[in-house]
Amino acid sequence: MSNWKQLAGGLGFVGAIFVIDTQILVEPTETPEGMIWIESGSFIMGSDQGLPDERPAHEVRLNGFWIDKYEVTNANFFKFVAETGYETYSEEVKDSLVFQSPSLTPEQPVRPMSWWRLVANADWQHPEGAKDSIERKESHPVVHVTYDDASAYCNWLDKDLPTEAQFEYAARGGLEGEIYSWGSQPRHRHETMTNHWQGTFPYHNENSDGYANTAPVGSFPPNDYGLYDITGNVWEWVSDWYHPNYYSNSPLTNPVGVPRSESLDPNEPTLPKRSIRGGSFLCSENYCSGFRVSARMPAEPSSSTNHTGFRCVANHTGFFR
Ligand SMILES: [Ca+2]
Ligand SMILES: [Ca+2]
Repeated sequence: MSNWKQLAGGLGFVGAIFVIDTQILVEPTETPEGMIWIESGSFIMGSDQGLPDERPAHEVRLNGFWIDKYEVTNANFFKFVAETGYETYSEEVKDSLVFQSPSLTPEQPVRPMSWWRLVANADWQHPEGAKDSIERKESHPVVHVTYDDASAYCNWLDKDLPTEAQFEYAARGGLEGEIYSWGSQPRHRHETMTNHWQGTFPYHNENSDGYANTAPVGSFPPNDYGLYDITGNVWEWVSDWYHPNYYSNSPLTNPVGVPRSESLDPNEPTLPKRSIRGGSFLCSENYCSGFRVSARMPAEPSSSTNHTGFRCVANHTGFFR
């Protein structure tokens, strides 16, 4: 115990350390800028009422961790690039995927995923392509980032991408067994709860929440943990490799996903994929409903789009930049 007290003193801002049933519980007292402490605990992950890859609902126990209050913004990412000279994958290959509503009517068949265009020179500084910019979008979430781009940003700050379990635990905000980050009532149908797509995707966005594309982070109400846009606005990379049946045999404590070699997207079985969570401004009730807290989506890690970003976690109580 005395050694732990010494260590705590050395860290500067660790307030108290308790040893209970051989578990060491660290209670931090200094909050790193822009982050929120999520207490260790257990929760029910997944949903038996959701899509097949969300089943079965099962108990998960997690250590405490810090998580960003907001999605990483263009201003945040600009600072990273200015300090490190980092070049994103889409800047290197000079293209990225941009959503375009198909010029069809709801009566006509639409090919799945045909709403994505590979646009030359689309990247995080040019979200819609060469003629677009992030001027006056400093507080919008950064987009057109691959898994490696997102991970590089977090690592620069001595942080990590959240695990899928950390993301869902944080998104639920302490509520148990609910559908959305605010509870199970479909309040988003008549209140501006989260930036998503109103109307029939991919044809018609009624845009009643005021944002047909990304919104400045923090434009919608936070969940009970004080996290903004933890559902909606942009999908967020998490660190797990995706497998649709992972929940059937995932470990009880601190699950981290399957190994890369076991990742499986039944629609593209030869491509290992990471998970993305939380849904985006393109998620509607008739299509993916990705803003449900249990919703999961596979994504090829070197893909980048104008509706996927990220936030970071810190799994340590050491010093922060
Ligand atoms: Ca919207
Ligand atoms: Ca989000």
